[in-house]
Amino acid sequence: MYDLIGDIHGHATELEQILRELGYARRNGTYQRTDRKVVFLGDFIDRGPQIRETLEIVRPMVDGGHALAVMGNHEFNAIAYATPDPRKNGTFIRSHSEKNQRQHRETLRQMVGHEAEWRSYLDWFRSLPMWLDLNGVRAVHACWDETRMAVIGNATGPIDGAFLERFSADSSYGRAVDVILKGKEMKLPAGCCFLDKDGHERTETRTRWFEPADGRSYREYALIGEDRENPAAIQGDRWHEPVSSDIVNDAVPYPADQIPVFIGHYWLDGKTPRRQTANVACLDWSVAKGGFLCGYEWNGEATVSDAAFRMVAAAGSKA
Ligand SMILES: [Mn+2]
Repeated sequence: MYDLIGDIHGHATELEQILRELGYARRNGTYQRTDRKVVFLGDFIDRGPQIRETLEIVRPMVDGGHALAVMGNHEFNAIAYATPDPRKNGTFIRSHSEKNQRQHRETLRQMVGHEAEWRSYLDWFRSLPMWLDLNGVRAVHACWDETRMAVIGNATGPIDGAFLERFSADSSYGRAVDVILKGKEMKLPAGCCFLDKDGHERTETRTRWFEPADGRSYREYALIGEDRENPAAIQGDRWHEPVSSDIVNDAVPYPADQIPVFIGHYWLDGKTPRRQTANVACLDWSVAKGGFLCGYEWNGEATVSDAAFRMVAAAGSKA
């Protein structure tokens, strides 16, 4: 059986706490249980204060057979950021734009003086699968979309030069990787926007990809955190309109008769972590923004139970 753990983002203190609460103990330097394994949903790095410490916990668990892990968009970005683009001298597969530097800054800062160690983590990230289809349960960082999985073909990279070349040169392949690791977004009708956690106006929003889009309004099909569900954060008067046909056509909802899938990625907020549907559960409850590090104790059930969520409030938060 598996214990699933959502986005950690360098919050090693909370990670150790949730592992202990899930019954894992450190033996020979590695957290483990004889009867269960952890499944990490990706996004170990960036943002938080203890990125090296987080990797020092996660990698030995995976390498020692005590955990499995999928790739997060932050790990994929880190690989692409560090890989020179063979098509253009002096550039990288992921550009070193100011925005991208800012997103990756904490990791690079904490790895100063540990460059060989960081290179070895990048090599390890290359080996992480894009998704896991286990006995009775599935894990992917952002979106389980079998159409896109078929384009990628093989969940287990490795994310080497050939993979990255195809990622950047073949748009359907690149788009497939983006959907799996970052989910789907939809453009809002003209005049509509919402304010994100930093107060920035967004005219695109993440979707509830696991549900059918047909007949849904923009408001119903958007995946927006609860603290932004106040009238001031949702602006414009066309949110009630049905979503456009390209959104409907691109939707691959997660079938109700399939085994449960666990995802991270979405920065959800709210006082009480809970499932999205009977067989889809997001375990990213924003530990890096004062929320929770979230886990799920899975015991073979086909229907996700809110009672099986486990969470640890971010250190120093009032949550
Ligand atoms: Mn994340």
